[in-house]
Amino acid sequence: MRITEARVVVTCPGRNFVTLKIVTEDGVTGVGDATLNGRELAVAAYLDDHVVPLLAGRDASRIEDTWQYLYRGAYWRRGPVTMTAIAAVDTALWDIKGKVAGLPVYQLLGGRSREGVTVYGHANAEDVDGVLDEVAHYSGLGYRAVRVQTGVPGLASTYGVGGDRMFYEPADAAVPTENVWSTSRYLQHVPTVFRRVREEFGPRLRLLHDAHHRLTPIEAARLGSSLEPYDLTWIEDPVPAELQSGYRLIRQHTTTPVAVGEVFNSVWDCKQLIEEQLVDYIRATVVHAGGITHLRRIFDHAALHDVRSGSHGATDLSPVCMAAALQLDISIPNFGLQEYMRHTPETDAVFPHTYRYEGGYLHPSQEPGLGVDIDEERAAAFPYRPAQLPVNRLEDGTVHHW
Ligand code: CS2
Ligand code: MG
Repeated sequence: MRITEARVVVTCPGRNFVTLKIVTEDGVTGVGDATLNGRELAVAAYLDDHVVPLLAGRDASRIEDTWQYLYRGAYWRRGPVTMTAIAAVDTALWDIKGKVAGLPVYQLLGGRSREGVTVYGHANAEDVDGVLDEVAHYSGLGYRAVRVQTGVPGLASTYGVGGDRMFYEPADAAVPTENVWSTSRYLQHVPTVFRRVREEFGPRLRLLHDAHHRLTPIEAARLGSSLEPYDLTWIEDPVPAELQSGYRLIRQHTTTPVAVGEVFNSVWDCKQLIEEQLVDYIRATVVHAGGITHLRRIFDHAALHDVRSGSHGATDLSPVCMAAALQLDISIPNFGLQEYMRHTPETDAVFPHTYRYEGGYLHPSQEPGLGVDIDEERAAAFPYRPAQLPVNRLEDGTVHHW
């Protein structure tokens, strides 16, 4: 089955998304998410200029060969732009493979290993009372796991606290918004929040927290230790992901589980963390870690070391990515949790899909392929809008991790 066309669609139904659509000679099409928040046009150009010209005439059924051709053949390897572009091609080819086989992709990955994909919602608010309302809201929707983020007294803004109850979008300006950060204020505040949440909701609800790369190893060790009484499912991105040795120090001081990986793009980014048991969950995603083919390799490597998945699922990953992620989530043996930040109705209209939420689970589409598409006519109505992620500074003006 030859590829006859591949086209990159950039659209902005409230936020920017990049999608690759591949068309075959039989008219079967497949889609892949290629969205990299704040760097969308870099991936679109990589695809348009360096990948799409290579696809016409290739056999769409040769997914692994195409992956290797685009990865090894490029010489310049890894990194978010390259691996997001490869991910889009890979995801679209799996979509086509499923459609040709007449099966949802998870049936080609070994079939169902669980009844549903447990997801976690985002309870975030400026203050603790607001957070308690949000946790109650998500509990009321049936969520079994909730991530808790709050404002920090004395700071005008912080990661993870958005202006909208249901939708959080950090890429908010063409020139990065500047935030001010204080680790000491944050470390003093966070334990008080989780104490209140546990007092209000008891021990059963799974609680998570995202430190968003901002701490040093000893600060992360202190946070993990201070949160042990509240039995978190994980602290996410406690230190910058490239500081892999830092995770050893964290492990020496706390039993609070650690999750990392949404910024990882290959198994080589997390091999040491997995093999040395320095993390408990690996959060790499279909769209940023080379697609279904490579993410499955990461999860298989993790499974050898009893590390579980916990894939990123923020609003800047499109419904195409979520549809693909669920095909892996339902089938891998070492599934942990799937992040689920709902997209807006505008986005859902551009990306019609048949995965569905019910009682704390997401259920993958049962249609052949991934069960998602892009409505290109609707997409054309939303032109790209420059938007970048914020820049974070300490109170003395030093640039810090955002
Ligand atoms: C966050 C994301 O969802 C998460 O865990 O880390 O909101 C992240 O900040 C954005 O996806 C970056 O684009
Ligand atoms: Mg995160």
